[in-house]
Amino acid sequence: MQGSPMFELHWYPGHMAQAVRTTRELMRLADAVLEVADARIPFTSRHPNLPASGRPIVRVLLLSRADLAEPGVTRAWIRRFRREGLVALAADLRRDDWTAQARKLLSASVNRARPWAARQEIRVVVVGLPNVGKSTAINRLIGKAKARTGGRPGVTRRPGWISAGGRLLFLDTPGVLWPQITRGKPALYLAATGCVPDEVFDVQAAGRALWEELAARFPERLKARYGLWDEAGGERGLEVVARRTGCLGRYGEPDEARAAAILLNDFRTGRLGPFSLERPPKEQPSTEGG
Ligand SMILES: Nc1nc2c(ncn2[C@@H]2O[C@H](COP(=O)(O)OP(=O)(O)OP(=O)(O)O)[C@@H](O)[C@H]2O)c(=O)[nH]1
Ligand SMILES: [Mg+2]
Repeated sequence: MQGSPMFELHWYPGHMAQAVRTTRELMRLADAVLEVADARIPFTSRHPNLPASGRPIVRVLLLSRADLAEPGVTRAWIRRFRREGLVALAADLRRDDWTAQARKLLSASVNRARPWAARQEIRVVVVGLPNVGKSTAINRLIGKAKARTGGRPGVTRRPGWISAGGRLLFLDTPGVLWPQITRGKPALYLAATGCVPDEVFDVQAAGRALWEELAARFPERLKARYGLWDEAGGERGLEVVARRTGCLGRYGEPDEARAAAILLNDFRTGRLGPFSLERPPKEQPSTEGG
């Protein structure tokens, strides 16, 4: 990210440590973990130290927001996870077309792991970053809107088991943040995808860094939405967004704070198109036309 200072997140380490401890406690009660991560950043949005000893016996990885990621890259991630022995699937969690497969994968995996209790109920704890889609997933899996969802992180606060009928029981959990990631691209990715609350970073700095990342990797997408810009003439970054979207101050100066919010929102809602910010190792980094 040349030009700008390194992008940073400002965590509250006490909260984070407590949340990780709580999640581990909940995992001890479960037969399976349904880990939700964001399909645009499958690497950074996974928890680095979830594997607890012994329990739970089964883990299924569910990549959310497949509608906002590049399908070919998402398929490559799924292949890679499966090669590593991890059961994985990706979906637009707001739809219903993935739930039958997810239920089957969960039941089959648990049955294989404990064939002696094949008819007992299966307790599935759903974990993942804030706002990644945990509650949405549960609502689809149980076919009702019992778990509260929302467009910002931190909507789910208290856990409770929800019966899905049949043998499956789900436990929604509040999103767990982890403080290992604080700077650079992974930090930017978490901010851009909305997987950390806007309060822990400077929105304008995130907008600037996101522009630089997208201008380097996907310039055509930016041009398609905001029009051509004249970098040689000194016009760049959020100034482009501000001018094209009419975010101007009293004296016609670009309002970069508003432009940053617009850029982030365009990115998060898919208005700039689908992006796979992270690709499985060994694949070439994405650049348009290259
Ligand atoms: N485009 C898209 N949006 C999704 C998807 N899954 C969830 N969302 C949206 O993302 C937002 C957050 O979803 P939630 O299910 O509340 O996320 P959560 O992980 O439970 O969030 P917390 O409880 O705050 O940790 C909601 O506005 C959902 O509609 C998806 O696959 N695609
Ligand atoms: Mg929730």
